[in-house]
Amino acid sequence: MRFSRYFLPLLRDDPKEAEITSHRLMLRAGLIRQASAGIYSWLPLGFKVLHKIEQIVREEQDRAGALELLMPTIQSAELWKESGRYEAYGKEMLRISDRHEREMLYGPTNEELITAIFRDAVKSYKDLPRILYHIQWKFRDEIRPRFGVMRGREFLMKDSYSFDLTVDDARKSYNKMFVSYLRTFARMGLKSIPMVAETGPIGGNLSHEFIILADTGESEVHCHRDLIALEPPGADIDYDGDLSPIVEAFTSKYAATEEKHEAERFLKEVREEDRVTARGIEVGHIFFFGTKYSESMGARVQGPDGELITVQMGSYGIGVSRLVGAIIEASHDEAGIIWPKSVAPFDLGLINVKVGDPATDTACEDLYTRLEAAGLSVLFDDRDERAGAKFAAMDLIGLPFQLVVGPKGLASGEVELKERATGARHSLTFDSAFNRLLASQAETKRQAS
Ligand code: 5CA
Repeated sequence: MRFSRYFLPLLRDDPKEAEITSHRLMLRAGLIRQASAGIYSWLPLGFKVLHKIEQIVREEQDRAGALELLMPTIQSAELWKESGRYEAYGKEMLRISDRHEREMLYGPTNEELITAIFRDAVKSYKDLPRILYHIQWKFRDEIRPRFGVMRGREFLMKDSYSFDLTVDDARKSYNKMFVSYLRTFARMGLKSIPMVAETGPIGGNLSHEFIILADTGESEVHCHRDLIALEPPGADIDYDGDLSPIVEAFTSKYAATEEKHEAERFLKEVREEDRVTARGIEVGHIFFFGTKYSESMGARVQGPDGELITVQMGSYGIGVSRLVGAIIEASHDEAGIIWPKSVAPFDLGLINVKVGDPATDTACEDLYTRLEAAGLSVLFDDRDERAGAKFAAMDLIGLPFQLVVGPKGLASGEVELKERATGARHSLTFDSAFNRLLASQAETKRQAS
């Protein structure tokens, strides 16, 4: 992509409305614009990142055996009356009536709709277990939308729903999602810690929030230091095998969100030097709630002996749009965003420091064509701007590499490759710069599989 033809409105100054780094940088780097309170438009650069995150979530859900479908954003109030949540959900639900005065709503979550789909389609225990998911926009009329996409009113969520015959089986489904979440967030360069959590309006009594530690997190969390050092399982994990030892490793030490924190237990169970009390961002939340919806909505299947069995359910959410902000909170510096390679909107920026100089222009065009042909995505800054402004823009938008091409280097057949994360710069021949970029791309792909 040529910068001169792109739509990338950068802001020089910090926007007043942004209270935290990620919100400030998302506005400055031209990722989003506010449409109204808590509702955002995703500009081309931000939309690319959102897609990349969504794709990682999708791949890890599929790997765990979950099946993707798509439910609508607008739902009928009827279903919510069946479960009893229509009144209970309160003002957070956006209620709409259509031209026939039928009560509708913009879905804040989908337990009711998926339970209805399941109940109408599945009649036998032989069709269990199943985990179904979709990635769809939600609306919650949050009392205090803030921090940009971190607490929006309209936001993109991945929500999965599991259906099982027995509590034991349901626990296996829960474990699958638990493990897939560890992998999902790790692939985005995030260290997530599962913590015992409150269930709120979703319900149930077994629940974990997946928390990223960050100073700007909305809630205070407490955990054992060892949990931060644990590594998630590799891509070869067998989801049909016994996952309980992994879940056990991540849950046997103290970790709780503010609402579930037991100060006395924390002091007793965790040595002082191992106690971590920090701010956290909730990027995922999983729930086991048994028959809460299947009972009230009549989701039953015929068991092996012909008897009717009410299915056991769980639901599992990931804040896909929130993750864009969370990743920036975890990975930035004074100059701007530092995207982990797996979610970066382009693999690299190519900077022509002297537009109009024939040798530099030719070298840039040549490199641009070769890099793109090799499958690397390039943002080519071909604008006739000061070099300083171009460097600042590239630092701000945070692509993993910058390839800087100017007359001085070219005189000795070299270009400069800067790594955004470390700031390290190397003068290299065209070929070795090229090879390094390809090697990095291969490494990112390897980590994904
Ligand atoms: N039905 C369940 C699981 S599918 C559910 O709705 N869970 S939730 O309420 O915890 O939301 C799931 C995830 O969505 C949260 O972990 C969080 O990452 C994200 N999320 C929730 N509210 C918002 C919001 N207002 N803005 C951005 N992301 C949000």
